[in-house]
Amino acid sequence: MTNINDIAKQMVADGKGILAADESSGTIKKRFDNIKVESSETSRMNYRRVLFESKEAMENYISGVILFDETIRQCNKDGEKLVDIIKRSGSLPGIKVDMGAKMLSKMNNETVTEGLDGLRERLSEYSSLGAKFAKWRAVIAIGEYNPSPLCINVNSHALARYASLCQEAGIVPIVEPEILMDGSHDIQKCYDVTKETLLKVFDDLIAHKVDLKGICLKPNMVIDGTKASNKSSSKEIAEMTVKCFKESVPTEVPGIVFLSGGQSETDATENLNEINKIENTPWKLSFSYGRALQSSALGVWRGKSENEGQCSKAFTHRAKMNSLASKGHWSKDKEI
Ligand code: 5MM
Repeated sequence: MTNINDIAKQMVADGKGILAADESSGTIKKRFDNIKVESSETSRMNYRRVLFESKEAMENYISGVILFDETIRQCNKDGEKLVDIIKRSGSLPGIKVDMGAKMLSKMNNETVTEGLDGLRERLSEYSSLGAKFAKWRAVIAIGEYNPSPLCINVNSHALARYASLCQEAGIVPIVEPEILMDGSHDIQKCYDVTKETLLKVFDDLIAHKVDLKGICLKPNMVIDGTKASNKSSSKEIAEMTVKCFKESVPTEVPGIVFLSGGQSETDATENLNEINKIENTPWKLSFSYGRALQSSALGVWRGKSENEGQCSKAFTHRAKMNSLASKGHWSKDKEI
């Protein structure tokens, strides 16, 4: 049996990143509403199958795929398990195990991610279904008085309990504390909140005896809020992001895979590329994008079987661009 340290290294293999295809039923419905496709078990399977069957992308650029509970159990119309399609390409199947962000009582519009009850049993089942890694997303919003220390503490504690249960089951935990881009805060505020959160998360991971060599961190980049008056350059974003991580992420962590968080496809690629141009970083720095890998692909698919080839091509293009960015080798002229 491969150990968690080897799996974690495989997740951040050179030039590869992770496809986040774990949209919960509500989120995938919103994505399908935008392209006027009804969200059903069959349409969700069909769309995701097209991504997973994109041989060039999956074999060369995608080290793992985060699945939703429904998807890890699904087969294509020929009866082949989607998990087996992923494995055949040399990529690893992973699973979202959190049960979503729920309102924190007595707090001002803050959430805590739930899902710890019964997690040990669910992990054991997911392992038998082929999952090699898992994901848990904590959500921290920036506001005039937020985040509160309580919000950071409870989310960080849950991430640590989740991570230690994953490792007990031989599954690599993706630890995802997402500081949302929503708001008018500047990049410095994002830097401060990201650093405070990461310091707390690593304190808790260590207290819960989590082996840091057997995790993947999935953070936000340090970036201005979507409504900020200033828009920092990619170079500034990269410098602030790497500085923040150097001050808060232990060097034993094998890899950091960024979420895209609502950035456009090309912004997410360009920012990752600038990050990887910085020398002497102790971790692999790659991607685990959802929207920034899928937006174009979804737009061309539109639920029609005759568009599957173009959908696959669009996904492959973004995967390739982000692979280049994960090595600092991307440039604008490589976009179509
Ligand atoms: C793919 O979306 C994931 C699931 O979201 P919901 O639980 O809201 O349905 C999400 O956790 C995703 O993995 C991360 O937010 C990263 O995706 P982006 O689009 O920010 O790169």
